[in-house]
Amino acid sequence: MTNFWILTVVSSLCVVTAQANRCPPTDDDRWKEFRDSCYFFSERSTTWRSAKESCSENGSHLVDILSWEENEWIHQRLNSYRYYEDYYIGATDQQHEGLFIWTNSGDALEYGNWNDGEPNQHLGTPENCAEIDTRSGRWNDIPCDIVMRFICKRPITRK
Ligand SMILES: [Ca+2]
Ligand SMILES: [Ca+2]
Repeated sequence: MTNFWILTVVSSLCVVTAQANRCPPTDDDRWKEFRDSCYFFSERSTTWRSAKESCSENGSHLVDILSWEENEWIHQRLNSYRYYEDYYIGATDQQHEGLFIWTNSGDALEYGNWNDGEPNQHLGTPENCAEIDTRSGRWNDIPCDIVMRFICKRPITRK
């Protein structure tokens, strides 16, 4: 009988949790919700390719930023973490130099928030992956093997 009640209570809690958390729950609360998407802000730093794989492993993709509003929300969120380094986003021109696409969709960027003079393939060094600057919210192309934090995105799960 006791086991039955424990099972009942645990089951009820699971149902409540599933409905309340439309973004995946994490111990450290790294998933955040904005409009129709969930965003994961990593604490771990890694290369762009490894970041892309990490997002894929948790059912998401490296973030594609499609509007000023979305970029500004991410910018504010980054500032709230008070970790003043940059984060990888999903834009890359690894396939065709100078043509940045979003890695999840393959679409060319329509909205962009590049910093002045970026993307610039600085000094001829291959800079084929994009980062967002925590302080300004603006973007820069950098070498893909630099290790830094990253942002994943996935659609909200509707119950
Ligand atoms: Ca490039
Ligand atoms: Ca650059």
